[in-house]
Amino acid sequence: MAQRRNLTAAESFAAALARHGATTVFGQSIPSQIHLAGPSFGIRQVAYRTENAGAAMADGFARISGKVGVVTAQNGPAATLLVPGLAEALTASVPIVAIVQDVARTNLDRNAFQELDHLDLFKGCAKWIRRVNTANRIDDYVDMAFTAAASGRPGPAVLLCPYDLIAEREGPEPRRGASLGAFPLDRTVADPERVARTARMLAEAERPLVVAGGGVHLSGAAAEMAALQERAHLPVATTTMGKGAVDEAHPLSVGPIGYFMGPGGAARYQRGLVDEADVVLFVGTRTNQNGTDSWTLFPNGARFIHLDVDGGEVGRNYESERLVGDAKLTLEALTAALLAGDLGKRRAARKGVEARIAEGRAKHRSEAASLLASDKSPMRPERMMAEMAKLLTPSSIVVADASYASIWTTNYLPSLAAGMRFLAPRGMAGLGWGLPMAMGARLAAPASEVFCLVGDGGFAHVWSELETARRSGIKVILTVLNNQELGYQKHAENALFGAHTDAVDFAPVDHAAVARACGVAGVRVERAQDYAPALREAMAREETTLIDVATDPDAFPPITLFEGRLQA
Ligand SMILES: Cc1ncc(C[n+]2csc(CCOP(=O)(O)OP(=O)(O)O)c2C)c(N)n1
Ligand SMILES: [Mg+2]
Repeated sequence: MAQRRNLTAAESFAAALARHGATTVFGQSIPSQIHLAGPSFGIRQVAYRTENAGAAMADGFARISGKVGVVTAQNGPAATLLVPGLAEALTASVPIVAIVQDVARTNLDRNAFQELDHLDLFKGCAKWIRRVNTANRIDDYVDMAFTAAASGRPGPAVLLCPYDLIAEREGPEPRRGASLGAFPLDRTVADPERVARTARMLAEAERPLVVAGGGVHLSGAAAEMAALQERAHLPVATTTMGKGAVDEAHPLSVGPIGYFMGPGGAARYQRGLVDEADVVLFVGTRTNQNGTDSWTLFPNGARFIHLDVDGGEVGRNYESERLVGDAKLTLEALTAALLAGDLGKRRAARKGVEARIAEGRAKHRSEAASLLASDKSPMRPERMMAEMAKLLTPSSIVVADASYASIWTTNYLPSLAAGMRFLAPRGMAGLGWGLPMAMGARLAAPASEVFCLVGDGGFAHVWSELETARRSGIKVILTVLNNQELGYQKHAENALFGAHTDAVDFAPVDHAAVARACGVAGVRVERAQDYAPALREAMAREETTLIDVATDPDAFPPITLFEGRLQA
C-alpha cells in the first residue's frame, strides 16, 4: 500500500478503487495517471484493444467474480465505444463502474479536442452519470459510483474525470473507509406477509412452475433455488440468463424455456408444464420477449408471483403478487414458509411431475439423437455440443456470443450443478461480446476452464482481442461456428420474407490463421470426429486456442419462428 499521506489526485483515485476491491481494471492507458498509480495500489491494468471489448470484459469479470467491473476510457470517440457494453450491462443488470476522462474543466464548452457531452451520451445506457469537479471530492464520487452500480438493481455507473483534475499534484487525504465493490451491496427480504401468502399459493396450486432468471446468479441464490426446488417439490425452468440456476439432471428441472422450444429444443416436450401451469413464480427475470416467446408462454388464467430486486419489473408483463427483494434472502424465506405449512399436495404431485419431465426429456433425446451423433461435414452444431458436453465439469464456464451460439449452448449443454455458469449477452443480444466476456470471466476465475462459442459474424467484431489474450496471458478455449454467413439474419429473413439480402453471406475466412497471426494457437476442424480431440488439446494448453469449425450453414436452431417455415 502506498503511503496514505501526500497522495496525488490520481493516487487518491487509485486508492479509492483499491478500497472497493478492484484488482483488475480494463483500460487503454487513459486516464494515464490513474493507471500509472494503479500497481502501487495492487491494481493491474488489462489493456483491451477496443473500448467495446473492454466493457464486455468488465461485464464478464463482474458476472463471475461478484465484484463490480471497472473499465476506463478516454473522452470523445473512446467514450462512445463504451456505449454498447454499458447498454448490455444496464439491461442485464451487471454492475460496472466506467471511469471516463473528460476535457479539462477550464476547456469545457469551447470545442476542446475530443470534447463531447458525456452526461448526455450515457443517459440511455447508465444508471448513474456524474462528473467529479474538485479533487477533494474524489472519495465521495468514487463511492457514489460504486454504490450506484452495486445497490438495488445492479447496473453501470459512469464517473467523468476532468483531465486537469486527475493531474493535480495534491490529492485529498482519504476520508472514507468502506468497501463497496461486491454485489449485491445490500440484501433486503420481501415483505414477510407476502412471503407467507405466496407460499400458500404455491403449496395449494394444482400445477405450479418456477421460472429462474439471471437474477438468481446475480444474487448468488442458486443454492436457495435448488433448496426450493427439492424441498418444496417444485419444477423449475430457466431462462437463457438463468441457465445454471439448477442442476438440469435434477428430476424436477424443466430445462431452458423461451423462444427456442421448436423442433430440437431441449424443453420442447415440457411445453405442457408451461402451458398448463396455474401458479407461476418468476425469480429475477425481466419477462422479456425472448424469455417468454413473445409473451405467449404462460396461460392467461395462471396466477403469477414475481420476485425481483427491482419493483419496477414486477408485474410489468404479467400482473403479479409482488415479492420485492433479494432473491437469495427471499427464496430462503419462501422455502422456510413453505416448509412451515402443509406441503402434502406438493409431495403427492411430485412423482407425476417428475414422470412427465422424464418423458419429455426422453422424447427430446430421441428427437435430437441423430443430430447429436451426426458425422456430417460441415459439422452440425448439435454434435459439437455433444462433444463439448463430455468435457464439462460443474466449475467449467461456458460463454456464448449472441445469435445461434447462445441457443446451441443453452439447449444442448447441461448445467451439471446448481450454480454452474453460462454467460451470454442476453441484455441486448449484441454481436461481439463472446470472446471479451469470456476473457473477463477467466480473469475472475483463473482455475475454471472457460469455453467460448461464437459465430463467425459476431467474432469479426473482436478479432483484435486475440492479441490481448496472448499479451495478457488469458486462456480461453474459443470455438468459432464458421458457417460463413450471418446465419440468424439470413434464416430469419428467409422465414419472414422468403428471401434474404446480399449482406448475409461471407467470403471464406481462415480464423485459425488469424489466431496464429496473433500468437495464439489456431486449429481448423473440417470433420466432425476432429472436434473433440481439438478441444482436448486446447484444454491441455496454457494459452488460448481458437478452433475454427466448418459448420453446416443450414443448421437451424429450435427457434419457434422457424417452425414450419424453414426445412433443414
Ligand atoms: C451488434 C449487432 N449487430 C447486428 C445484430 C443483428 N444480428 C443478430 S444475429 C445476426 C447474425 C450473426 O451471425 P454469426 O455471428 O455468424 O452467427 P450465426 O447466426 O451465423 O451462427 C445478426 C447480424 C446484432 N444482434 N448485434
Ligand atoms: Mg455465422
